[in-house]
Amino acid sequence: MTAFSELETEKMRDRVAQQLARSRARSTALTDAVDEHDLVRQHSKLMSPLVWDFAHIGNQEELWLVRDVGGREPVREDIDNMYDAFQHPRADRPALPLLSPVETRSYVREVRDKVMDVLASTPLEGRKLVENAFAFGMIVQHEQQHNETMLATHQLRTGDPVLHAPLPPAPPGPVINREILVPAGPFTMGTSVEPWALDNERPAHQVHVDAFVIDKYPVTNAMYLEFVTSGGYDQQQWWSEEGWAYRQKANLAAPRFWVRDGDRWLRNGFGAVEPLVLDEPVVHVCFYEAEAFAAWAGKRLPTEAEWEKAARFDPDTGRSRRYPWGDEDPGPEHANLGQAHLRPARIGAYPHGESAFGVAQMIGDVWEWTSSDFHAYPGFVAFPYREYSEVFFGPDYKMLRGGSFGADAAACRGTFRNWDYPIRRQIFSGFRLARDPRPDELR
Ligand code: AVJ
Ligand code: FE
Repeated sequence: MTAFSELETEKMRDRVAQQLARSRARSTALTDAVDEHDLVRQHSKLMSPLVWDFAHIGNQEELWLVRDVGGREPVREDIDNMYDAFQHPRADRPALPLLSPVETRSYVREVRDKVMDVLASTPLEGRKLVENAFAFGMIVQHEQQHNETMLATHQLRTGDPVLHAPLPPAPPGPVINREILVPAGPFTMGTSVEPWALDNERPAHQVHVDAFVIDKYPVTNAMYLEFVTSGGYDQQQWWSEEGWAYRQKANLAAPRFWVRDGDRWLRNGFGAVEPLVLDEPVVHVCFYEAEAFAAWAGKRLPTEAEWEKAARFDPDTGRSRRYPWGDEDPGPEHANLGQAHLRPARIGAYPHGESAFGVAQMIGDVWEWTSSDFHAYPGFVAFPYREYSEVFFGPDYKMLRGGSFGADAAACRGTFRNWDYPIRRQIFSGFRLARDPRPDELR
């Protein structure tokens, strides 16, 4: 090994250590914010108890970094089954003999101590799993993804607010939502070079995308409120067959966490009830609501390929960028990420985060529903385990892109793919409109 690569390896270890510390600080803040009772109880059938998420975070870290990468003795082999997400649906988890909050905190600390030792002593080469510290990056992303899930559990929790954060930045000037034409042509979708990209983002491949038109900003509360007040939830013509069936069954009338107050709507954000902020992206809608709104507006949702092309393609160079604004990692001037703020930012708040086409706020704020199902890219190889992506491929899930205010930068990039059932709306999900171009726009 040369002195140079020795130095590079040390830098990589430092970066991993920093990311592990950041994700753990967030898990700790999310679990220290509530009392023991709130940690063990189920705030919604859709979610695990917070203490399950925390111990599951530690257990995955133990499986991959202590046992597999480190080749060390197990810490708590006896709890593997209890914290295997495939063994127990979320609704059943509170009934398991879970580690108590005290036991959970000591378990995750013991695992982390061993992991720091493994990190210091493991060569970061020779095995695909450790190349570029991938396994460590995967575990950082896993913890951050569960942190976002835990944040959604906090949103479902009843009681006085316990989480606090400053408001997101305000738009620096007047804001006009406009439509942007993305011309037809091929672009590179996915990645083969992003070191911590997960299996479903790989490999990079050329995709031809027909010309399409996409909104500069996500759909706002103001736009969505018009759909609500004009009777959109009672007009079957805007809804798909499955969408209407679900609207009827669940008696949907407005986004989750909107609260009717006489003839106006308020929203509950982490226990604080307040008037809707009209120029904020709408959040907590399911795929079917997004689809119905788009039909009512005379438009449609973008496909996943359209979304990624609008976000990443630079028509001047023909390259796809890592992020809409370029190749630099996200900073606070680019995007509303990482629970820095507890809400989406008003449209126009991130002019420095725009894509080459001028499409704004694609990263952060709200996950954006696309019209696409979860499919493997051509050349997909499950790595390092089939249960991350492959077992979910098929028509049951819809793709979400771009991350929310609750997604951390470590688990969000231009290629990052998220998925959920089309009925889910406890997640931080919104959407953006697209449409086919008119003939006169293509001349
Ligand atoms: C990619 C967000 C759909 O939370 O179910 C967490 C991420 N995978 N533990 C999920 C995940 C395993 C996953 N999503
Ligand atoms: Fe998990």
